[in-house]
Amino acid sequence: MSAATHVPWLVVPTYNEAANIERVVGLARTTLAAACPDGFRILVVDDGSPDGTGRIADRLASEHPDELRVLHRDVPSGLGPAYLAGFAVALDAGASHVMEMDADLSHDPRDLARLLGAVEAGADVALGSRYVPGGGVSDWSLLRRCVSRGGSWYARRALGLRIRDLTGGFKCFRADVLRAIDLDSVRSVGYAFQVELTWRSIRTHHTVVEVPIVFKDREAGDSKMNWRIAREAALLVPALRCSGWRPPREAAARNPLRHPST
Ligand SMILES: Nc1nc2c(ncn2[C@@H]2O[C@H](COP(=O)(O)OP(=O)(O)O)[C@@H](O)[C@H]2O)c(=O)[nH]1
Ligand SMILES: [Mg+2]
Repeated sequence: MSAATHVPWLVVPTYNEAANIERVVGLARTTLAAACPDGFRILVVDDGSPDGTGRIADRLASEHPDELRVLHRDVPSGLGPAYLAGFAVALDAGASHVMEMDADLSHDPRDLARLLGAVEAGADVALGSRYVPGGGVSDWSLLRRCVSRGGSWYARRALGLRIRDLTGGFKCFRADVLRAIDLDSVRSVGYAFQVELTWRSIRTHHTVVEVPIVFKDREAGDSKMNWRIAREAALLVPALRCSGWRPPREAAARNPLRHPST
């Protein structure tokens, strides 16, 4: 597959999502089949889920070998490292776009078409956003709402960004954006990973747009969110601000500066 081919890849990290994975993959396949005339790939990145998610994904991949692949890793090492492993596979295969989505149906796979459409209409990155008009959250506890909204507010103010939903994980990147932001040096693991990727995209002067989505609490399985992950995100924000991170020279040369989004 060449980089010129228009084949988006959707990367879906899973840890103990046996109750959700088949429906998530089914809805994503239907949506992407309609939205991607040249084809698409879904890559499930499973970190050795004890509930057998990886085996279910393998069966689905054997039923749809042209559309679905599974990357098996040994132990759960967090969402960030799982995404980085998946991105590497997608970029190596010449993906035109790389999308992120949770596997618990909190993100509605039918919204993938709108995220992809926003990038095809000219954005470099589209973020599924709960905190722009038309977006929202259903079924979350008050505590969870406060942590999420407060986290995005804090990151936005501290980093001086205009993005309203910085911690969400429903995204579509033009593949070149991921090549420009030096993924090899990304170390963050949880929500911090989402903040860091958006921040790096903006630092490299890519256009980031927010697409309203309604986020639903998961109906099956358990959240892996914990206070360690929230703390990591809280500490990352000042670290990013102080780091003065710039893309490496060769990545910057491949991607001349474009419309600033800050
Ligand atoms: N591969 C992998 N996926 C993970 C890991 N931790 C969480 N996930 C997946 O990342 C997505 C978001 O996690 P979730 O627990 O729903 O976080 P929440 O939505 O913030 O509560 C889901 O698809 C999880 O299965 C991990 O360590 N490895
Ligand atoms: Mg979730």
